[in-house]
Amino acid sequence: MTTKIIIRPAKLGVEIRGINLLAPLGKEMITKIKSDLYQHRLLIFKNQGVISGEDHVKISQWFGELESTFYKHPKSPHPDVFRVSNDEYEGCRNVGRTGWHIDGSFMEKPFNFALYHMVSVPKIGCTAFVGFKELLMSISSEKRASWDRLWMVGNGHDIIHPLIYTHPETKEHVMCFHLGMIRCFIWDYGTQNQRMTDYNETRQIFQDIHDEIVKDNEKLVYEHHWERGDFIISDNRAVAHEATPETQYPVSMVGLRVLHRTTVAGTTKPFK
Ligand SMILES: O=C(O)CCC(=O)C(=O)O
Ligand SMILES: [Fe+2]
Repeated sequence: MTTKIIIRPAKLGVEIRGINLLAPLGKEMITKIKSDLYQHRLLIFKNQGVISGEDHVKISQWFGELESTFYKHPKSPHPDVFRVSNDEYEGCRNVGRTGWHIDGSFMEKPFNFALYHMVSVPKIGCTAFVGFKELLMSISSEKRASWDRLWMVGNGHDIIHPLIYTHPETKEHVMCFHLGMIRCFIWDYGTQNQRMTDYNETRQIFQDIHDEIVKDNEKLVYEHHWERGDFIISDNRAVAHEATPETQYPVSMVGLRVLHRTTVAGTTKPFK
């Protein structure tokens, strides 16, 4: 029997039907998934049923070693699974709500991949994604020249990364930031002219990046409306994401939301 695999472009990434991630896929298929992931940046696998914590971890390990920096919620099914919810007894609340970000921007080597599975699907509560390629192509050359001079300083971790750098695998220009967890920026880092931004200037740059992401009625943004059985793999270095406000609506209003997420350890420090 041959499986029919249907791949449809989404606004960002692709939607894939006909692959069961729990069936033994074989090396070739896994290699293909990896190259598709770099090419499309978001792979949205449909109809995967309910994936256990253990299986979620197994699938994630195809892409590298897992690294888990989050709070271990008592209800988490596995120490490497971050459990996010709109009910504090079920998982961690307010995750991804402080601004657009990549996961692990505060680490020496930000995560290579993030894998998401919605275990309990609420009526509303999207995860929003934006591709850095499209974002950087959409800004003016003056803005690009100014962002190119910026470096981000992680909150309390003394980690400094270029705001824009080259993705080591795809060679596309990508960004590294968390618009809620950066302490400040440094202009012209490593040169005689280097200068740290103060609180106000840092906020202005946050606002500027945010405004560029959502401009023109969010035409660059892909909001993923979760359906039962969705499993998303993201090239964490190539897209920013944010949980929408509805993700925090109470269970009584939208039903229980439980998202499981794993993160694959980074292998490179961003460099210009
Ligand atoms: O809850 C969501 O939709 C995403 C939260 C988030 O930023 C994350 O899990 O990394
Ligand atoms: Fe996140």
